[in-house]
Amino acid sequence: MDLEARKRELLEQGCCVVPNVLTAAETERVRERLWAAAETSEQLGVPTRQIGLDPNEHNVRVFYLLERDAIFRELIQHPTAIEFVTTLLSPDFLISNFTANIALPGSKSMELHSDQGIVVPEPWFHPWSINIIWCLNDVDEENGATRYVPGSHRLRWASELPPDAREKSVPFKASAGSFVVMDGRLWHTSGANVSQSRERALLFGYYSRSFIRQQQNWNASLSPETIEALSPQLRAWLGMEARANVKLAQRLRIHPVATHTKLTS
Ligand SMILES: O=C(O)CCC(=O)C(=O)O
Repeated sequence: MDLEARKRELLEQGCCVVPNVLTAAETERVRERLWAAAETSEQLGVPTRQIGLDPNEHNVRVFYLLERDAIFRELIQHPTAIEFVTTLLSPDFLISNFTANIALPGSKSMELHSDQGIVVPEPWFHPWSINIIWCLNDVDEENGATRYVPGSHRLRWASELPPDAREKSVPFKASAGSFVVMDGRLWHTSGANVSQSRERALLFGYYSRSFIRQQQNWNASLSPETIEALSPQLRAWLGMEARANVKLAQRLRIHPVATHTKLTS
């Protein structure tokens, strides 16, 4: 597969599909673990349905994936995914969130939105966030593929969105084992699953530039056992190192500790 062509597509169109990243067996394994994670969430009292995002109870939302299973900790740092993340954001990124939305038959479309708009106020001049959307089933219009408004990653203000944006939206089409890459500025929504019996399970790995507050406070949401098991790289990508937003201070050659000492002495 020509990854370079997909990267150009991402930069120009705001999205692209990367097929065959996982084998059929790997995809099925992740899908099984996802349903197990949904069950664990319910047992722990973390609701998975009707949490205020979707119009009815036919969407299953699974949060805290990184806490639930090592398989999700592997996926979030998959080398091909990271290649696309760094293409759009540069290596200066953090993992913001990792969640799932399983749209079952009967599910309906949510509000149109951009994910960058949720974490950064307008105007949006640059791509500062990105979604890697793992497809655990074949996904198309019938089973509720995510719908996006073509070209909307170039909008800087919400007021520039055309009144008929929803009608202009088009569905992704991707086979199980692929991921869809979506610029955080692209306006999108879940599709309605109008199939008789087809599940649509998607995982949303959300990454943002390091100066943006993440959607999850990983220090608070991961258990001590999970934190202990993190590699130094994953710990850094989760923003869990002691040092945080000190790049400017470094560039100005102001050592944060020295500054603190001066201010308090
Ligand atoms: O499930 C989908 O297709 C889209 C979900 C989404 O955009 C969201 O949860 O913010």
